[in-house]
Amino acid sequence: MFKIIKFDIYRKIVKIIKKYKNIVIARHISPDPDAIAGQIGLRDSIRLTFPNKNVYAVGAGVSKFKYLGSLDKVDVTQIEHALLVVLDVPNFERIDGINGLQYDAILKIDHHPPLDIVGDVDWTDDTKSSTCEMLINLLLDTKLVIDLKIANALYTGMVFDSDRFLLGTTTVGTFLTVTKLLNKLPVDITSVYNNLYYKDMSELKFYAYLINNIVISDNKFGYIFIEKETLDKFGMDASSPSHFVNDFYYINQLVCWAFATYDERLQLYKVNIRSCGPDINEIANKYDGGGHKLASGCRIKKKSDVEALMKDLDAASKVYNDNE
Ligand SMILES: [Mn+2]
Repeated sequence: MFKIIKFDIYRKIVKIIKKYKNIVIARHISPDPDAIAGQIGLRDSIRLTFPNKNVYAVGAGVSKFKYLGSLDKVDVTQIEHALLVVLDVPNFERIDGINGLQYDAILKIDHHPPLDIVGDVDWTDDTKSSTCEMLINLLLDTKLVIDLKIANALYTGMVFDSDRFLLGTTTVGTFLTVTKLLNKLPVDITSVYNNLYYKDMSELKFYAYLINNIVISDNKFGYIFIEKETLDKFGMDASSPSHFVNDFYYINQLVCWAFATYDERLQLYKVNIRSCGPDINEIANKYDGGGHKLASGCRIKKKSDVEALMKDLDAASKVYNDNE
């Protein structure tokens, strides 16, 4: 039964890709390696499989993840009758870089709980560790081409989103995906990890600042506001704190934690939330954010709203502790 369903969705995905000449691949704002590797890997695969198609990976780039490949600088308002491929994001509000795009259909591949995006072809499975895990299986089991560069990128996304196969989203299927991929192509595991985990001392000094300044409530909820002056002092930018939020797992005093970083360019707070207890996804949704049950983010204009979010997270942590 499972195999038939899988085959059917793969068949539909290849069919809709075949049908469109112009294909725009998008993902969420504030992209992580799962989002960026997913769009670059799928773009390159479609280009190799169907050389006559125009395929673009859109959205703002992140210099830290440049090693995964380049995004396309393209004016999407000039593209007509496109297939919009949406990866790693469940809601329209959080799609990056498609304003003014005229698309005729949506192909969605995502591992977040479903929200308002419904694809004409829709493969949404929130039991998967990463969008890249889904894409690796798609590429290995269809005629879509996969080469070593694509494999390295997609493997990076899978390692990142599962936090090195450590998060609860890691399944037998995740390891089977690794086995299948490594049987087919010699993924350079060492360089994947080097790219993801090498740090500068300046970053570690900033990490020390976070450790020293996070405020932890009686309910094991930790939070910190990171203003522009702090970012400047440590030579960080507004997306830097998000690279440290996963380093707060395995601390006895925390069941949930949030970083609120002021982004001067966007004039809002970027909030990164993680949990090893209470579900945070719905709380993030309440503030127009989103993500997973235990890993979410929001962008919030008013500091008072960020403070209200922190209160909600603290209350959810209390409920969680009381029930433990
Ligand atoms: Mn993801």
